[in-house]
Amino acid sequence: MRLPNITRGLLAVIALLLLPVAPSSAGKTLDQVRQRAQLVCGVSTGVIGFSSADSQGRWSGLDVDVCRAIAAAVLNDPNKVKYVPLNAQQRFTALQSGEVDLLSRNTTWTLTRDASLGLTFTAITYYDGQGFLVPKKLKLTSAKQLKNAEICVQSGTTTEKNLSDWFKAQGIKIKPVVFEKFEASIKAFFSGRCQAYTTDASALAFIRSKEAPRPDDYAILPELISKEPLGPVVRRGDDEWFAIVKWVIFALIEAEEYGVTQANLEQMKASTDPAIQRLLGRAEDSGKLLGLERDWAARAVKAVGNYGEIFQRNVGSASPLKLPRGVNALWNKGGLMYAPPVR
Ligand SMILES: N[C@@H](CCC(=O)N[C@@H](CS)C(=O)NCC(=O)O)C(=O)O
Repeated sequence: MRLPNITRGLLAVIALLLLPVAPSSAGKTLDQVRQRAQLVCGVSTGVIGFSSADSQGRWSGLDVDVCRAIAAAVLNDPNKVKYVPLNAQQRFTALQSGEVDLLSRNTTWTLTRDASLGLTFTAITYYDGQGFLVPKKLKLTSAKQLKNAEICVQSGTTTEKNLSDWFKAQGIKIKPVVFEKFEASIKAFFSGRCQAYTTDASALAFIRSKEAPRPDDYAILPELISKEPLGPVVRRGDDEWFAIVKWVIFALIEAEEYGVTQANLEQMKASTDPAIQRLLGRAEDSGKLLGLERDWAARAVKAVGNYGEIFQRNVGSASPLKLPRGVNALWNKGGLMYAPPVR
C-alpha cells in the first residue's frame, strides 16, 4: 500500500519520538574528565579528616582520598584533581550545574536528596550519626537536658532538620541558632553564643580537638540522634560515570577484605588467588566494562591504599582524630562496610 507523503512523514516523526532516548549526559563526565586531564571534586570548606587544605593548599582527608582514587583509576594520576570547596548550601547546585564532576563532601544519603535533585548517591564511605558538643562547665550528661538551650547549627544540612525532629519527638523545646558558614557557626559556639553545637559526630571530634580554645573544656554527649550515611554524589543520567565512582569505592573496600594494601600491592599482583587476580586486573578485564584500563583498581589502591588504610590515616588510629572503626569496620569484622564482588 502506498501511503500519501504527508502520512509517511508523520509516521517517521512518530517513529523518531518512540526511539529510546539516551540521557543527554550519558558518558559525558568521563569524556570531559579525560579531555581536561583533571577531575573536579567538590569538597567541604574544611572538615579535618574528611576534606581540608593545609597552609600550602594541599588537600587531605577521607573524602579527598576518594577523589584521588578516582583520578588514579581514570587518569592514572591521583594528583590530577582540582578541589572546589563548597559549603552545605552550595554543594548540590555546584554538582547540578556541572561545576564539579563529583561531590565528595561528608554528605548524607537521604531519600529526598536522592530522588529530587537530579543527583544520585553512589556508595557509603562513612557511617556517621549526629551528636552534640557542650561546654563541660554546664555539667550536662545527656542531650535531654538541653531544654530551652540555644544550639548552634549550620543551614542546608540534615543536621538542622534532625535537630528539630529529635527534640520535637522528646517533647523538649530548644532554640536553633542557624549559620550558613561553618567557620561562623564554630566561632559563635566557642564564643559562648550557644550552649551546644550539633553536627555529625565525626566532625565534632575534629571541632573539639582542633577548633576549641581548650579541648578539655568541652564534652561530646552520649546521644547519637540520627543516621548519617555519608558518601559521594554524581549527576543523575550518566550511568557510566556513576558506575566508575561506585566501583572504585567498592574496589577499595574489597582490597581491604583481601588484605591488598598500598605496601604489598606489587607482591599481591603475583597472587594465585582468583579473587585477588580479578581485583588487580590479572584475570578478566573488568576495566573494559567500566570504560577504564584493566588495572583501574590496582591504580586506586596504589594511590591511596585500601579502605581500612584510608580510614586509619585520615580519621582512625593513625590520625589526630583517633575515631574508633566502629560500624565502619568491614562486614566480616562486625561492621557495615560491605562491597558487592568485583567480578
Ligand atoms: N552530613 C550532613 C552535614 C554535612 C555538613 O555540611 N556539615 C557541616 C558541619 S561539620 C560542614 O561540613 N561544614 C563545612 C562546610 O560548610 O564547608 C549533611 O549532609 O547535611
